[in-house]
Amino acid sequence: MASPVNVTVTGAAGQIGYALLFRIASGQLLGPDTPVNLKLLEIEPALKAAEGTALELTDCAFPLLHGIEITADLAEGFNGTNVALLVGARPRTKGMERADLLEANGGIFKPQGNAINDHAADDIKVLVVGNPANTNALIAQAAAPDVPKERFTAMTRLDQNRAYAQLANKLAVPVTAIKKLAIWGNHSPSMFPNLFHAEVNGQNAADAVDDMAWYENEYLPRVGKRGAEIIDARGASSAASAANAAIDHVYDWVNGTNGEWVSMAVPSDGSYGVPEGIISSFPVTTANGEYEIVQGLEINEFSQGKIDATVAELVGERDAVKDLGLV
Ligand code: NAX
Repeated sequence: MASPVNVTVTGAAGQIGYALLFRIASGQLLGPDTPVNLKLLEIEPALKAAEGTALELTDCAFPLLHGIEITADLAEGFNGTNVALLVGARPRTKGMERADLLEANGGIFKPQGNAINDHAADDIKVLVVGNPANTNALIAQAAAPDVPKERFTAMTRLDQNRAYAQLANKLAVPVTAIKKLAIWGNHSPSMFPNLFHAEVNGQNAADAVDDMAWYENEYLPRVGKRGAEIIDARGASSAASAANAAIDHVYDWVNGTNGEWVSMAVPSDGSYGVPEGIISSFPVTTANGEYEIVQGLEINEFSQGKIDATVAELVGERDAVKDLGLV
């Protein structure tokens, strides 16, 4: 059996953490042959709750779980880590302006980026889940100049999974009939799930739907505002589905997609006119632990308008964190 992989989860005592840790420990993050050491990174007041989760993890007697560490110390939390799931973040509270939100998160993701830079393993892969995820990833990346930039990614896989499920429901097909349905842009209601390159049982998805009014006026807002719908119904934000998406994201990054497309928010290389450096969602394929943005797609006018709008939002966030001296 391979040697254990160190996986750090920040916000480990939160609700996504609770849904995530057991799945990691059971082997679903890295595969059934890879043992893991879990590092639970929390703030001091939540350490006791994290310890409670650790007791439960122990009680599962997971064969692949080789160790659990719990800490509020960044150096310890990221020491030797191979995969970092940055889940804990500062949520937007009532009346909070965007700049305040970004500044508060800068206070979390900048020191975490520094600690990753100084203490993580050379093959570190980072997934940022905590919102605003794309820009938090940018902040952490800027604070880790020795880590290759492409190792910092943010999560739009939950949006992709929602897009698959809603389309499958509309067309009364199983989700497995759908391929190449990717999210572009920001993890926010402005995101763009692109049906024009997606396929349903081999047919173009936009053609299969054949209803632009439904696409624009029902599907896009439904997927984009699904998080708010969940909060409204549950009285709490998505947790198990978010954890599931984090598992999907990292599993595919590590294990490869065999040519299938998945959505990852990754540093733009300038593809499709998305300004270089911002962390934006694209369709990607992965192999050998690396991802590549799918190239050569023709973007129609409708899609270009949607991509421009969501990318403009990301550029605005990037400029705001630049003004704050965070990137
Ligand atoms: P919770 O409030 O349940 O948990 C957050 C945890 O993070 C708490 O235990 C808190 O103590 C911890 N924390 C705060 N600051 C920390 C720090 N500096 N270091 C370590 N831990 C810290 O939130 P939860 O529902 O788990 O959501 C976590 C984040 O995921 C939020 O920012 C949320 O907005 C975001 N989400 C992102 C999604 C995505 O698709 N990218 C979807 C789901 C979710 O809304």
